[in-house]
Amino acid sequence: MANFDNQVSQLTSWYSSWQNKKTVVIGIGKTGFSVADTLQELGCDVFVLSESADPETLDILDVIGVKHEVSTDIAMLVRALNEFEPDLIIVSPGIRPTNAIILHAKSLQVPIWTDVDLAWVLRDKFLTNTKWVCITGTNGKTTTTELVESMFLAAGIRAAACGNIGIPILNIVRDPAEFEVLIVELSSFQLHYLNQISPESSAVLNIAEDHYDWHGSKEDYVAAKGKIYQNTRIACVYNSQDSLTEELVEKAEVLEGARAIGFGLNVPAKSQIGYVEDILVDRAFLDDRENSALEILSLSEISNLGALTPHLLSNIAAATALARSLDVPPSAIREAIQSFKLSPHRIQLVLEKDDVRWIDDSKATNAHAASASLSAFERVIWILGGLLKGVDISSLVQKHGKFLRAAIVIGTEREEVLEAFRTHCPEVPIFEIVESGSVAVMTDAVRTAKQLAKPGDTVVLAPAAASMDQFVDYEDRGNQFQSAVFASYGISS
Ligand code: UMA
Repeated sequence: MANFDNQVSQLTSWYSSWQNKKTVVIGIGKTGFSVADTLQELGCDVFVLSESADPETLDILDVIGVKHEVSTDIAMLVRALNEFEPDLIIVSPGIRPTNAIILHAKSLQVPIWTDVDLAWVLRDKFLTNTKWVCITGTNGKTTTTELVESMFLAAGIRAAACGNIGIPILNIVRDPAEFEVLIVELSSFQLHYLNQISPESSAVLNIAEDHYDWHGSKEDYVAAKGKIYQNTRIACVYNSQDSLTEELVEKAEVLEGARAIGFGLNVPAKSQIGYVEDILVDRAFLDDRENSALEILSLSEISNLGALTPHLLSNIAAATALARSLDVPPSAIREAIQSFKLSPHRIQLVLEKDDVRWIDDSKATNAHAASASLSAFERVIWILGGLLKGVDISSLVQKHGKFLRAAIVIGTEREEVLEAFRTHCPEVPIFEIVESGSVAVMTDAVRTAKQLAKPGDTVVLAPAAASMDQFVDYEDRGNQFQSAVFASYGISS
């Protein structure tokens, strides 16, 4: 194994000598499968270890000849890892650092990579100069990633969004479409395990409480986010209204010449992108940035995006900063924003009927995202709750509780939610949805909201919590909400 450490440092390209390298892949979800498939194609000796797996995935592994051990008996997985004597381990992002397999993997003194590290090494499969733009943040990652992708595409550049957005990065690196720019959404989990990449530009959109239970502490979560700036070549993009993101840029080791670029809703200072009244302007990527600014577009020219909430405008400014850092012209940025469609379940207007608005923000899986959503509306009936992920919900309830017409509580971890209301706003009517065999949770929640709603009210599904206690995922939760809303008005969805 000691010998292989040297060899691992020689694995710098798709065209390096990968034959027969003993590699373990931990976890066999989307990431693990893309890694196993790639390593198998490269001729490695691949062994997958996982606590669970889809039967179809295991069938495919059998077909392509990848060995696997799937068991809930972690001690057995640890033994299997030990006996295989791997030279390189690639870990899936969802696996906690405290998992016994990870702890054992660390004790083996074997390099532990993420799929993103592997993709970085293999990025020369088709092109030698593919550019990487990396995006993280507690909220808005996916929207910003999609916006940046559409800006490059509008400029006629072959770009692809990938990573935490749901498309494993190795699938893009191996795609014969030969992408020139990868827009990589990175979660704090991926960043925690990440070793070294060197993106052209990188951004932390914002930092708020999320996933502290996974990381162990706020400090570890913030530190993971900050890793995105390491070795950045052109622009470290930070939120000029979130000083923590700027501090992370200041601490980062970046390449000579890389600039710190701010974005926000404020009037931009030099080297920032921001808004002058309703005009999005660039004061970062123009020669005379000392004295002038480049106009990108006026918000009055946008009608395709629905509610222009503050956090959406912030995402637009961040995406513009990233695209401008790689010379995307203002005309392409304008075209991309004007034709952009927000993905479902992100402050999506589902229906407006009888002067009641129904908003699906099922993607608001943490307090910060839910706060953005609640700030955008008045007279809200709030549907919330689920798995809190160790996040303290009380400050969110304290901030918004007094503006609520009512709160409808779903989810299994509800005691903390109820306690927060009792403490901070006992006057707000609370309705608990108790799971019963006959009526689906969301149907019951929507029925309750409809009975309460008066003209001028907005019913907002912004759970501030993960969904897996009562739904498959946030999409399923949002879809069930939308179906229930339509059904409650007798509209077929
Ligand atoms: N597994 C174990 N032990 C564990 C946890 C998982 O063996 O303790 C196994 C599971 O049995 C399964 C596999 O690992 O076989 C799942 O791996 P994973 O949880 O890393 O999930 P993937 O399917 O590989 O999807 C991951 C991201 N999921 C997580 O980080 C939890 C996806 O982000 C991402 O789209 C995908 O890689 C491609 O890059 C999803 C997500 O929820 C959308 N992300 C979180 C977020 O955005 O908040 C971080």
